[in-house]
Amino acid sequence: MDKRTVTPTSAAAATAPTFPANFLWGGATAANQIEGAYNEGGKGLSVQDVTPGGLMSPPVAGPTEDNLKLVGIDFYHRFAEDIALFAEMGFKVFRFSIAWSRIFPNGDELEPNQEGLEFYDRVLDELEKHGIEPLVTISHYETPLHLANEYNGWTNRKLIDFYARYARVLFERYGSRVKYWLTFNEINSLLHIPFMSGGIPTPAEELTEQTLYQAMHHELVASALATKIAREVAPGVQIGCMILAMPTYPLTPHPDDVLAAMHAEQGNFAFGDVHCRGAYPGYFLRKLRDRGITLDITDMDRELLRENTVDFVSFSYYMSVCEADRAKLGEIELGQGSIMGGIPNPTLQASEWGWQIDPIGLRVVLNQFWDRWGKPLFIVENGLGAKDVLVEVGGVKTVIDDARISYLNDHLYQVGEAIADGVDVLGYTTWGCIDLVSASTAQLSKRYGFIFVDRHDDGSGTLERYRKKSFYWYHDVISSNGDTLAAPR
Ligand code: BGP
Repeated sequence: MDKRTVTPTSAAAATAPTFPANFLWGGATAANQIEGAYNEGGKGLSVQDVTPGGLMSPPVAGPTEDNLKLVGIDFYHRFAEDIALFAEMGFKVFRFSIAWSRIFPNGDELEPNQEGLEFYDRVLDELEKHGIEPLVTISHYETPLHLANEYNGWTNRKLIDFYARYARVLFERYGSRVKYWLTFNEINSLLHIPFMSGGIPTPAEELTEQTLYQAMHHELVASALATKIAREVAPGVQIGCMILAMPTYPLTPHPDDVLAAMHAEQGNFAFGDVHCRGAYPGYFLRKLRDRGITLDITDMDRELLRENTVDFVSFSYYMSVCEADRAKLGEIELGQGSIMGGIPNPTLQASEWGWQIDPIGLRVVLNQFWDRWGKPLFIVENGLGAKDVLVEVGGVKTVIDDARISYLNDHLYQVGEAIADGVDVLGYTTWGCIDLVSASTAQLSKRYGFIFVDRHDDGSGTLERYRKKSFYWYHDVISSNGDTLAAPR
């Protein structure tokens, strides 16, 4: 028998990673999770104002007091203070979303709401004052409620025109001030959370795949149309798609499991393929055929997709999952946190909310996406949601969030590794750089921030802001351009 020694390889690099000098370090948020002021400044209701239970819970009839998003962290009134704190950390970039229903309260009006536009003028003024580059998400789980109720959300082709009108207003108003734009947050999540992601109120059991995939097509066309409009009215802007990235490993080396993992990954790749290559890939068309789905795709749609591919690819990354040939598995326990499904990885630890922690998965995704699309990449969400305790150290209130520091350190280290692999990475915005309301559970106790916000799940709290230990840690990472990152233990 041929006995060979296998030399173990290590994921750690021999030298510390180097980040490019113009790397965009920063943080990310979304309007519905921070702004509050849900009925101020002429804002209309959005799908978020009727989902006090978060992503997975069905909507209720109207805004209710238990909905923490109605007040959020009051960014609407405190944005200047918050942006000053971001500047203190040395942020180069700040990702936020524009609430569609602040600009078009119902979504189908012809003229925008000036007060809404003026609010974002002021946010941009503040960012400019501190030399922070804005990164704007046009639609982050914030479809106006009227479009959901009257049109059944993105199942209706008319949404393409409403969205295009909204996007045009934004590009005309802010195109000279905002370089980086994302069309839809986690566009692939539409297939998993139709109400939150696509404003589709039809209950899951009544929603057919045919309707759901048609809604997906409408969003993809709208994304391409917005890209076209941006290039016409605001030359110089950079348009990115935004994908929920979740590398999927085979649960075992059995080829059936490898194939199952490949299919799961293709389910997400398809969205980037359309955005970067301008057409549906063959494997996706086959999937539709196999399921008996026939999409209504016009010649104009095809042309829009083909001619208006994105400038860069952005994504969120929180965890990897495993997949296997389900027919061969008995009952399996699915990962708690993943809206995409997937099987928990037996080798990984999880956060308090069951999200498995896998820094190397981020390097894997960066390499995959770069190899596949050859477009610059932007990590626009990554972070640890955890329970924090406010303590007093030397008379100053803070949070000793060592677990968050080590999570972020280890992920950023892998970003550095990917850069050393030759991947073009534009920047990194930590999710929830200031504590905010969770999207999946609508809790405030699931905290991600460098800045603690004194507000709690029962709605109590002063809304005061406090710098956590990670605030100072991130400051040092940014000012050293990543040199202070430690090799993973
Ligand atoms: C992403 C969403 C964000 C954000 C993040 C963290 O899916 O784009 O809006 O909330 O997940 O999730 P959660 O808030 O559920 O912890």
